[in-house]
Formats: sequence, C-alpha cells, structure tokens
Amino acid sequence: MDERVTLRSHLDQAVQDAPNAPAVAAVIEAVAAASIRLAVLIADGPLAGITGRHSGINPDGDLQKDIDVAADEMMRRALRMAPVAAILSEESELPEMLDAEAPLCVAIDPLDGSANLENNISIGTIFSIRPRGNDVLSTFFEPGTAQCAAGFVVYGPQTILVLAMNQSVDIFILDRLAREFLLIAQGVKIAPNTPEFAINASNHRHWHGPVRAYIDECLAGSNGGGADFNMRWIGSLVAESLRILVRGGVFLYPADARPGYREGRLRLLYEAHPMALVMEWAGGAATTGRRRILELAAKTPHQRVPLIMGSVRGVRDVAVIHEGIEPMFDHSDAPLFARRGLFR
Ligand code: FBP
Repeated sequence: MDERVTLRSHLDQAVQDAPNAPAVAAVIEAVAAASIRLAVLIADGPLAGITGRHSGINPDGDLQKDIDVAADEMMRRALRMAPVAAILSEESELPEMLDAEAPLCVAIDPLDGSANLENNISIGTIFSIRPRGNDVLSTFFEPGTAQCAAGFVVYGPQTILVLAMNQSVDIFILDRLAREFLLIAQGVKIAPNTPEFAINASNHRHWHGPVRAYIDECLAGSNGGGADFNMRWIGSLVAESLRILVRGGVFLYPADARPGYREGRLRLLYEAHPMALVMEWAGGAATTGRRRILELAAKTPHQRVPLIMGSVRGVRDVAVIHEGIEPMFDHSDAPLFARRGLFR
C-alpha cells in the first residue's frame, strides 16, 4: 500500500452516517492505544517485571498470570475513558458497569492464550463492540449479529490489528517508532477453499463422530479421493485466525467428551462472536457445526461454545457432516457415526 494510512485517519474516513460511528471509532482507538502499551510490556516481559507467575484464578477457573491481570487493567483503564456503558472481560465474573447512558458495550478477552508467552509464541487481545440496549446488561445476551464492530490484536513478531467494521475486514501493523497502527490490507477476503485444518489433534479420542469424520477425511487426503490437507495448530486463537485471513483453511475447537469441554472450550461473547464477525465480513463462515455462531445468544457471561470457522468450503463440509448425523448422536464417539465420502 503506497499511501500511509493511520488507524486514526482510517476511522475518520469510515462511513460517518453509520449509527454510533464516532463512538465506535473512539472505542477502537482506546483498545488500539492500550494494545500499543501492552505490546511493549509483552515484548519486554521479564525486563518489565513480567514473571509469568500465576496471580489468581479467573471466573472460569483458568489460572491467571501476572500479564493477564496487567492486560485486563490496561484495557479497562482505556475503555473507562471511552463511550462505554459496560465492559465484560474474561478476567472478571460480572460485567463492569460504567456510564449507563453511553452508547456501546464491549466484551473483551484482554490477553488470549497467555500460556504461550513463555514460549514467545503470538498471543492477543480480542474485542467485540455492540450498541447498548435499553437494559445495559441484557446487551450482552443479544445474538452475535448485534455486534457493530469487532477485532483482535496479535502480539507476535509484528503487532497486528485486525478490524471488522462497516462490513469490511482491514489489517493494520504497528509502527513501533511512531507508536501508531498503519493500514496494510483493506477489504481482506478469506480464500474459499484452502485444504488446511487446525485442531488440537491430541483430543482425537474425545471428539464426537462428526468432527472425527471430518478430520479423518482430511487425513485420508488423496488416498480417500479428496484433497491432500496440510495441518497447523498453534494453540493461540488470534494467530490461527490471522493465518486463516491470510491464506484460508478451517479452525476447529469442537465440543468433546472431556469434563468441562461438553460445550467446547472457547467463550462465546469475547472469542467466538468477534471471530465469527471477522470471518463472515471477510467472506468466510463460523458455526458450531449445527448453528451459525452469529445467531447464538449467550445465556451466561462466560458461556463456552464449539467454534468451527474459516474458509466457506471447509466450514460447509463440517456442517454437512453434522447434518448427516442426528444431533442425538453428536455425543457419540463411535466411528460408526462417522459418514465417509464427503470429498468424493
Ligand atoms: P485462554 O482463553 O485460557 O487464554 O485459552 C484460549 C486458548 O489459548 C486459545 O487461544 C486456543 O485456541 C486454545 O486455548 C488452545 O487450547 P488447547 O490448550 O486445548 O490446545
């Protein structure tokens, strides 16, 4: 891209007649500013006193590291200065109520995948913005289609901001010296049919029939009459999502038979909903296998959900396998319920 477009000028140019446009821009700028500070802290790590030690347990029972707590504080501090009525963070049980008259509510995972930090693997911030309803709290329990913008930041070799706004997905890179994000890709579209999948295959024995059937088909490759698939698994949702935007493929974190994973692992409000918005606005798709993620409404703040997302072809194939198997057999792990021949 020849012209140097900053995040700020991009937001200024964004369609101003969209409802709440200035407020949405202010929230995105707040998250972006906090993420620039967080990127510095992450990069400095032990030099800045980040030890990686656990400092508590979050509402979902996950161990919190010192960097999780720091990230949460940084994001909250920034959002308290923005036009936000309430923040729902992964790191606290209930939403934090701010200005009840403010037009927006934000769900945020301040630092997803922080367990990867000690290995120097990419981690990130995920955010979801929605217009406040008449009742502030019930805003979070609207379906994902209520989101007006969403995105994520990847703290990796480069710090990257992916932004879904006005039906478009745009990518920015942090100019570390200038301390601002610059546009590097506009109107990103996910390749529709990349033969690449990402799943934590160590859980194979716990998967239910439809997921096992899909992965078995991928692994059979040309021997099974289909395409030869490549596999990736980083164990970091933001890194997997960025890879899908760049080169396509399908990501699966399904429900499985392990205690605590019956509804999947990832959280609906600040992981699946925002990623689903990014995927769909980039021409991809996101499903539980049976239902479009964006049509789901959370019943509890930290509800988990199976997430299958990415290239339309891969997501459709997973959904087709589910269609061929009665939901009552979803929880069967018997290969009997695996239907063969998807790619033939
Ligand atoms: P946290 O929300 O606990 O940080 O975990 C989320 C996550 O790290 C995702 O980024 C990633 O997709 C997944 O967990 C990895 O799970 P697993 O450890 O089962 O491979």
